[in-house]
Amino acid sequence: MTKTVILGVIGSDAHVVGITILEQALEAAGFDVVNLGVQSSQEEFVEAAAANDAEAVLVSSLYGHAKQDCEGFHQRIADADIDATTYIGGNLAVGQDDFDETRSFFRQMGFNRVFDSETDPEEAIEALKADLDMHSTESEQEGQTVSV
Ligand code: B12
Repeated sequence: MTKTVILGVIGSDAHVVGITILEQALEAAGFDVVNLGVQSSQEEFVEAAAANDAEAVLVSSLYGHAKQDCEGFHQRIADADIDATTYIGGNLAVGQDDFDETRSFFRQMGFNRVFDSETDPEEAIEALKADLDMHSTESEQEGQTVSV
């Protein structure tokens, strides 16, 4: 069964290359992707997740203001009664010196997983498949076409 994923760059951030690569990789892996593009507000993520009955919401942030941009994000998701897995990734803090600290901050904010800017899209896809409980079938294990 196809799973719908909302993807976008939050806040005033205009870095588009990362989400374009993620979109292509997710689509190639069989996900239905709603790409909100850059400079997306929290409301746009929440509205898209509700309208598309999304299984996952993937937030990207590169310019160092993710903490401010994501404040109250999970409260909005809860208020809209959305039951979706949430990931965030990119350059999440200015300088990003201690990623363990950054990860722990965003986990406490409510994100299910937190990825740094070295993340290979395949890593996120494997995590999504595990979190969305998408077991591969016997034929897939034998190396045939993967459908999700
Ligand atoms: C190109 C670029 C720009 C371009 C963007 C053009 C465009 N429309 O995309 C321009 C020149 C406009 C720009 C502007 C700015 N930039 Co700039 N930019 C870059 C640069 C050089 C490359 C970004 C890129 O395209 N990388 C290639 C893609 C493939 O990688 P990626 O974006 O990291 O995405 C991958 C991963 O991060 C991850 N990922 C990303 N999001 C997510 C989300 C999830 C859920 C997951 C799982 C994974 C994931 O997967 C992606 C694919 O592999 C980086 C430095 C760098 N080397 O990364 C700086 C960089 C991101 N920029 C930076 C800054 C500061 C800015 C400005 C604020 C500068 C300024 N003072 O004006 C502005 C912000 C403007 C704005 N409103 O956004 C800083 C951010 C610093 C920080 N966070 O601490 C960086 C790191 C440069 C630096 N070393 O200082 N920038």
